[in-house]
Amino acid sequence: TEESKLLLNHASRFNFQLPERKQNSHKGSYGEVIVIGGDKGMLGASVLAARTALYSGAGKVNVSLLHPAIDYDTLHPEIMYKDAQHLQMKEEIVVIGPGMGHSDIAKTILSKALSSEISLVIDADALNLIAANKELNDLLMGRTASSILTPHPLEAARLLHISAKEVQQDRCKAALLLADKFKCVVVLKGSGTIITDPEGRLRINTTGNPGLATGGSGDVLAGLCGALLAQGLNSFETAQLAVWLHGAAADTLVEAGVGPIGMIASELPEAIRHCLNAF
Ligand code: NPW
Ligand code: AMP
Ligand code: MG
Repeated sequence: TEESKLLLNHASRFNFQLPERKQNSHKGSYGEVIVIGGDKGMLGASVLAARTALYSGAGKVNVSLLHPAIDYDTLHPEIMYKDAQHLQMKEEIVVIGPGMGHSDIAKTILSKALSSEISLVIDADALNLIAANKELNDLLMGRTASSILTPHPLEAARLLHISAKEVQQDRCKAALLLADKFKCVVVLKGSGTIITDPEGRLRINTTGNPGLATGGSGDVLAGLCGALLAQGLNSFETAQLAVWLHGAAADTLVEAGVGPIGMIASELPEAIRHCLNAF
């Protein structure tokens, strides 16, 4: 794999293209995303992912909360809210896991998503549920539709049933093991995020900074992956561009004096939008 190990640096933007915004295009041309998660006390995680999907160009964005305490975002009335119990999961790109918790209903909804034929971005508690439940693990292994897994080192460790220390000792190996085990594109997060696929292709990101070491920044990355998939990139391209952009956006915030100290995840979506339009 040494030969295919490539660094994603600040020049890498030129390797990826979102489809051109044609004059006669419409919201249907840019796909639809639904973010599923947000159990009690963690609604923010799903809302952050959805806002990011909106700011990164998805045509339509929905949220489905496990704890439906809100069904409207006053700051972003563009986002639609759907009942988690009655989801179709047919057309949209599904981002599942941010703030999802570990309830039985979370398990049921995740099982439905894993059994569907749509593209998934699987993050946070959805990864933890898969690690803890054999039926969900087997559903992911048996999927034919594409999935992107976005674990941080502890989530990766849970999925591999090893310690986070072991993951960090050989991050490339851990990412390759996960991609091979689940036959998915894997984003192993943390400084120097690794992107791999089941064929053993491997990329190491060099954008980003410790300003991202703040609650919610991973939820932003999950929403960004959903928006890029919705706009037509494949899973491996999506994972690379999303990780690169997420880091590049954080770097522009640091240049502007908004970090690394005190940078917050809510500031990332606009910075990502700026980077996307600066292409
Ligand atoms: P430590 O501290 O080093 O021992 P968890 P979570 C490790 C939601 N959120 N390198 C580290 O372990 C999420 O979406 C909701 C090394 C850390 O303490 C989830 O659904 C928010 N180690 C849920 O909360 C905002 C690393 O993992 C531990 C590492 C739980 O997710 C916050 C944390 O892992 C949050 O996003 C690294 N780079 N990164 C909201 N506003 O609603 C992480 N670790 O126990 O799985 O908890 O990631 O906070
Ligand atoms: P999560 O732990 O799920 O909230 O995800 C955190 C996000 O921030 C991931 O995309 C990490 O790669 C990124 N991140 C955290 N710390 C750093 C760091 N020191 N340098 C670069 N990226 C980081
Ligand atoms: Mg996270």
